[in-house]
Amino acid sequence: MKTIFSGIQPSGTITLGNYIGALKQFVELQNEYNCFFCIVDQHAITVPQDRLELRKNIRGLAALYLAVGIDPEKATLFIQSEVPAHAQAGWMLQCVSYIGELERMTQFKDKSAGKEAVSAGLLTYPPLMAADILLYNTDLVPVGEDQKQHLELTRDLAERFNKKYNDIFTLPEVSIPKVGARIMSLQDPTKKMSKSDPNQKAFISLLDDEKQIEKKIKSAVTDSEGIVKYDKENRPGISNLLTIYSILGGMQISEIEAKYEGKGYGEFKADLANVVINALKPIQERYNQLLNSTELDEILDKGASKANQTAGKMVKKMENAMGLGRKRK
Ligand code: ATP
Ligand code: LTN
Repeated sequence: MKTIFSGIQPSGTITLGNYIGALKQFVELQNEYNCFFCIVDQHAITVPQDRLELRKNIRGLAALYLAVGIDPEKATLFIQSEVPAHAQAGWMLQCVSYIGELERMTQFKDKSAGKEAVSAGLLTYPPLMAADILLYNTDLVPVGEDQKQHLELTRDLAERFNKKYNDIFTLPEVSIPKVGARIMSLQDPTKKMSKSDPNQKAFISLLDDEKQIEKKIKSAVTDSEGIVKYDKENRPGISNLLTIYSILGGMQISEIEAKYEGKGYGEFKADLANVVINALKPIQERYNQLLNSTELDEILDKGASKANQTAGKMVKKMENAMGLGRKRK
């Protein structure tokens, strides 16, 4: 059976973008692959976090993974900082990364732009991500489009390590959904929807209530044409809303266009709000049951222990390949 690894940062409550671009795929893939799904809290601290918020977000994200349908009997769900191999392997991979290639990463450029104090961790984020993936002999990494560049770097680092030291890493392939790989901000449809956007109106979180969802969709930026038609280049706002409608409502974009022919954005947006509310309702119910349960802790303990076993072995292989410590079997 082939292996999948993917991670989400507990940097806020996950959005429709994370759900459509990443999580929804995870649920479909867990039946065919050996899956490791990770809450990458060490990645989250590359930008400032409030400690209590972070703790809350870690637990909340774990509950959301399960609430959307990740089955702990099929997939391994765990928290990155509870598996020390990630930081260990991350360090070794930093030592095979070049500063220049890290500085060229779009995510680094975006997140550091205009900031006075940029952590070194933000720059060395990609070798830690490469470590996450390579520790598990991962074949496939399902992510949204924004992570494609990090995946290319991961492959470069794996190849470099394999050539220079020992051929121990599997080269992972990226898997990006055909539709919904880049859900856009509701306030600026030229920017991706992001859970750490300071403008709350820019994203819908999986835990938003009915009123919030209605309000956010109503105020979503579109255009003055008032025609419900997909045109990503020229009318990114309405096209983004159509994508969300199509995926969550289970309809083709052409069917939705036909349904709203001759009707304005008002009716379309009101219906879209209902589509989103209905899609999120069962997820929110299950989330509330899970959040404070002991079941959640048991799942995470078991996940960490399983991940530790697999990842620990790879760290030893890496150390042996690089000549660290004393030779061990
Ligand atoms: P942050 O705002 O803290 O940078 P984020 O919302 O961009 O976080 P991540 O935790 O970095 O989300 O990403 C988790 C997964 O969701 C990744 O696979 C990523 O590619 C995917 N993803 C993030 N934003 C979107 C989006 N707008 N559309 C589709 N997929 C997305
Ligand atoms: N960099 C990713 C989150 C992430 C990840 C990973 C995704 C960290 N480690 C390993 C896939 C595999 C992000 O910012 N979305």
